[in-house]
Amino acid sequence: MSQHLLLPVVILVVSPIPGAFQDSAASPTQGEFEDLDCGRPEPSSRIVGGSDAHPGTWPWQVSLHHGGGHICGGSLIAPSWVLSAAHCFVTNGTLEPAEEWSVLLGVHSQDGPLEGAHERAVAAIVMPVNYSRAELGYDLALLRLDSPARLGPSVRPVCLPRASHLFAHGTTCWATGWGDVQEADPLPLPWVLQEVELKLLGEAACQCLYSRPGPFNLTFQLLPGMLCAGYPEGRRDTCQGDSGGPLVCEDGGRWFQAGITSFGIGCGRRNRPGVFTAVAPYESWIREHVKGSEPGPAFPSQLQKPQSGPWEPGEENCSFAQPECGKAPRPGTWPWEAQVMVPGSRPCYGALVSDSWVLAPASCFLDQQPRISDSSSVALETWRVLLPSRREEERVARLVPHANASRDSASDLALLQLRTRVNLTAAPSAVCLPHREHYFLPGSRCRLARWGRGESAPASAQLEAQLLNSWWCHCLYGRQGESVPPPGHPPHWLCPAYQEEEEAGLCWKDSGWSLLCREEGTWFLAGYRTLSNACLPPRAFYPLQTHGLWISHVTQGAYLEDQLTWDWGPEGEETEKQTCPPRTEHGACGLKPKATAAGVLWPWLTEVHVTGDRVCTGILVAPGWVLAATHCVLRLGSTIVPHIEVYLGRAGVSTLPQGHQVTSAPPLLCQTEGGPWVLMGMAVRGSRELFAAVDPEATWISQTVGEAHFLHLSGSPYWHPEGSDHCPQNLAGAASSPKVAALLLLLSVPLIRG
Ligand code: 4AZ
Repeated sequence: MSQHLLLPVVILVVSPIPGAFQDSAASPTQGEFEDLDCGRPEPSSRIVGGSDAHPGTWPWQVSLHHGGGHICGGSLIAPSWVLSAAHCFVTNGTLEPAEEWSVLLGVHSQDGPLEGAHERAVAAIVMPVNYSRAELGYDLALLRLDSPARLGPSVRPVCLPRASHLFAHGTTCWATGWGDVQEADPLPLPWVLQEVELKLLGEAACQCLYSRPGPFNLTFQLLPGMLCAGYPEGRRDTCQGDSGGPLVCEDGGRWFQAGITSFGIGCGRRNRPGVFTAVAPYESWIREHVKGSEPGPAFPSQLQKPQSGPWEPGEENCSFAQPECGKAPRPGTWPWEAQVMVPGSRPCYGALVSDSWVLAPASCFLDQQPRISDSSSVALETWRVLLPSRREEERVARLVPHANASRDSASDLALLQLRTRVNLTAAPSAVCLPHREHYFLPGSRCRLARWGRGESAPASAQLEAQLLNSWWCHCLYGRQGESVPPPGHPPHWLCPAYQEEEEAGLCWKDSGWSLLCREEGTWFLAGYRTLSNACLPPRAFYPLQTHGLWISHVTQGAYLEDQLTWDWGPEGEETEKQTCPPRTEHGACGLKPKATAAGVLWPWLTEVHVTGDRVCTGILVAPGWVLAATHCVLRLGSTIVPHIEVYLGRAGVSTLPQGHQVTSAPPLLCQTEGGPWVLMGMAVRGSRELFAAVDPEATWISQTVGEAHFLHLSGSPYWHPEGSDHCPQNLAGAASSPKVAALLLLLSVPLIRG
């Protein structure tokens, strides 16, 4: 039961259960309300994806103010009554007192003097007793004005539908309001009332769209008394601040209010139409509460539900809209790859994020102009953008650097607007961008793409990677003791683990990479990193999702996409593990510093030379046995053991022959307090910092190698708690920690102990 029941202000009356409503025969006769003309604007002439309304088009639209600003919309239904949404008036379960609200009537632009507009105080707010949260229905409220509105060309009531009123699905209706023009992107000045045309969706179609899991596995059960309007492909919608406002449909020359803007998942998202409170089912509830007001609201004659037609449930087919972005014919062929050509410098690689905007590192252009924030002074006329499959080069209209852009910062981003919109086809096409709360599943398949200005850009980057679990990523690149952002919050970093790093031979100096991750066949621009001056690709990327708002605000049309599935099962990422283990200056596990000039000889380290020129580290675990990472020895997908030679007693100090290099990271060794060293982990493929625990493989090792020494580490913690040689105590038990993939090599010439 809702808390607002405790509040004294309102008259609360049990509403009938929507869906089991009286038909018009049980309603009061229409005659008593016929006097008031309704739903007819003077003939004359946020909403997401809408446009400025002409003054006087929607004369019933009102603005509800609280604390000095617009909060919600509403509709005038009678001189002394406004219809709105219940959720506008309830904060943390508490109803805001009626006297704190005011109603603005006849407003068009909310900036400056409100010509022709007038204001009324609210005498009472009436809500259904069953209201608790918008998602549970009953999201409507009646406001009684302290004195009747002055009706005129810009202030007129809307017509209300009777319970039996028919709003066929597919009908185009209009929603209006001063709400956000995109998620978290307020309507800009001069705050002109927005209108948007929306199609009514049938119950089955809407339920079908909302039954498909989105972020956080969010599905939603459409309830009786709700209706949906919008488009499967999204883009046109109501948004925050439009709530309480009307959804109106024309019928026989009059406008009837079909719905009250209530809620939705985000705004303008694909397969997430807006949800409205259906007005028709509340006919008797409304009549009951406005009883005695003269004149009351009008429920004029209207179409009645026929025997059959496009109103029956189940008749519509449920067609999900597919993403309009992120489709690549094959990895490496990126149809959104844009080359920005600035005279006198190498091309800068970025990504097409909509039909007229390219996202690229701001550092590409920082050297063009010391202060690129003043983009008007940049000679953009000479700049060109080359897009895949387009012979013509695009011209640049505008450069918008991120406010905090600087080289090697997490905000090293700039948006470039093309002079003309490009027709998005197979190529060029746009990449999808993640919403702020987007959750890239650990193990997601990712690839790198060129980003920024490279010295010698390889034609295409085929480097495959899999995303690491965010705990590992954060703890490797975050700070000691820092807590890990919970899923649903943007991560600080995204870490790919590369599959074939040693073979990719990628070296793109002085530049960066973008990280593209695929979900259900759709590619997202997940992260980016400029200034990797080393040859190696970056291990941690800045997540793009923290910039979604800036990008959508500037571009007004970038493809921000939901992730469609989230397998949040018990095997999923742990939520309890929220902090990182302590670390020391020597790294996670007290590793000895790198070899000095003379070399540090670790007596158990071996060089494993595999056919040709591959060399990796092996570890001697018993006189005849060397443990090595599987990927070091076996080619991907092959089980044929190549020719292998193992060199003992020289790892780290020998000079390898030309062209040879050690391709795997050394194992993770920890020293027990003043005592022997223990092999704790093997580097996971492609990583120099991430280790898979050896402990779970102890049985396999001891069964294979009779003489391997296992140190019985009794008690816990077995590492000095405050010492400098900390190991993460839960290395082996870490959620989704990588599995060891190791091989034991039996040496053909038994080792003579030295
Ligand atoms: C809101 O927060 C809201 N896209 C209103 C409408 C919609 C989403 C949010 C529908 O008031």
